[in-house]
Amino acid sequence: MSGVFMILLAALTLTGQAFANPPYPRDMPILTLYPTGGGEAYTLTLDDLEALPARTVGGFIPDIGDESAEWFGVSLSVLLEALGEPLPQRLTASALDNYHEIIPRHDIEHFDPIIAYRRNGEYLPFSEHGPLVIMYPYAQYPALMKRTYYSRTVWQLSEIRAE
Ligand SMILES: Nc1nc2c(c(=O)[nH]1)N[C@H]1C(S)=C(S)[C@@H](COP(=O)(O)O)O[C@H]1N2
Ligand SMILES: [Mo]
Repeated sequence: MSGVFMILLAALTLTGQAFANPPYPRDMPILTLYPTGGGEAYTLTLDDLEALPARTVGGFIPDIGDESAEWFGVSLSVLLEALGEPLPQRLTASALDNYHEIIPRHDIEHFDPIIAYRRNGEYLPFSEHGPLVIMYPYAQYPALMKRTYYSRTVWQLSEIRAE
């Protein structure tokens, strides 16, 4: 391999994230958010979510044999604030398989879970629990390692209802 080629390869590997395309359209509505008090719902695309500041948390999807990974996305509090919505008492997070779970305000204040759209740099196809997963910062807070939070780790997230 020539030196120039190897440098090019290294550069591509380093910036690989910038080249990766999501396995679904960027302008496809992937999340509906119903605000507190029954106002009009927000319909959000990947582009909408990526326009907001994001952070990385170390975590995993429990009980599926998922290894700990770096999950990247927008935190629930940042999203609500960006939409001009107050912090609700609780959120109901619903998934494409109709699974739903309540996320109390306390979690948002203390752990600030994220709506993750990348796992180890890769966008998540529907077949890999994507496109969106509510991820708790398990690596940062060992106290999260219990069923209560496992069940709030909603994968294939599609709707959030603020109450
Ligand atoms: N969409 C969706 N998210 C979900 C679930 C589910 O059934 N559907 N189960 C929850 C529970 S109880 C756990 S422990 C983990 C792993 O769920 P699983 O074992 O049903 O795959 O994801 C959570 N998030
Ligand atoms: Mo569970």
